[in-house]
Amino acid sequence: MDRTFVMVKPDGYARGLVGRIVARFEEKGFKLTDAKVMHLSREHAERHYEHLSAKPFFGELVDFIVSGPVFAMIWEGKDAIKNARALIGATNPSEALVGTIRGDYALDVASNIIHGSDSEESAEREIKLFFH
Ligand code: RTP
Repeated sequence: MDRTFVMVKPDGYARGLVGRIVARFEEKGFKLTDAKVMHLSREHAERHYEHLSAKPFFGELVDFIVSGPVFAMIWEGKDAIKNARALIGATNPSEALVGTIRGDYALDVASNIIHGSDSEESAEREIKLFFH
């Protein structure tokens, strides 16, 4: 069974969206196999986003992701990575379709409430980084 890593970011956690987000994944048919609330260190956040370290918004992104608790999850299901990203919606909430999580709950790309792995390699790397 395929699995993917999903994280409710500090804005989603602070807004009390964890329960609704978990419900959407369950309603879609995913199975939750592990989950925890964490407050990331800078080092952890920089490792998670190391592929974006050259981007002009990298510093802001790290500041944001360590600004409060996050909710890290492992979800299992058919084509987990692709199906989870479809449920999450486009990176920029302005482009995310209504009915997707970002389309329904977010306005701004810098605070788009949720992360989902974008490939098998990143899913395995992120699961290892957050759960081992
Ligand atoms: P994520 O990793 O969080 O699921 O997002 P993603 O794959 O959809 O997008 P990615 O390109 O990996 O970007 C990671 C996060 O960086 C923030 N971002 N800010 N200020 C900006 O222009 C900007 N662009 C991207 C977003 O929060 C994005 O989710």
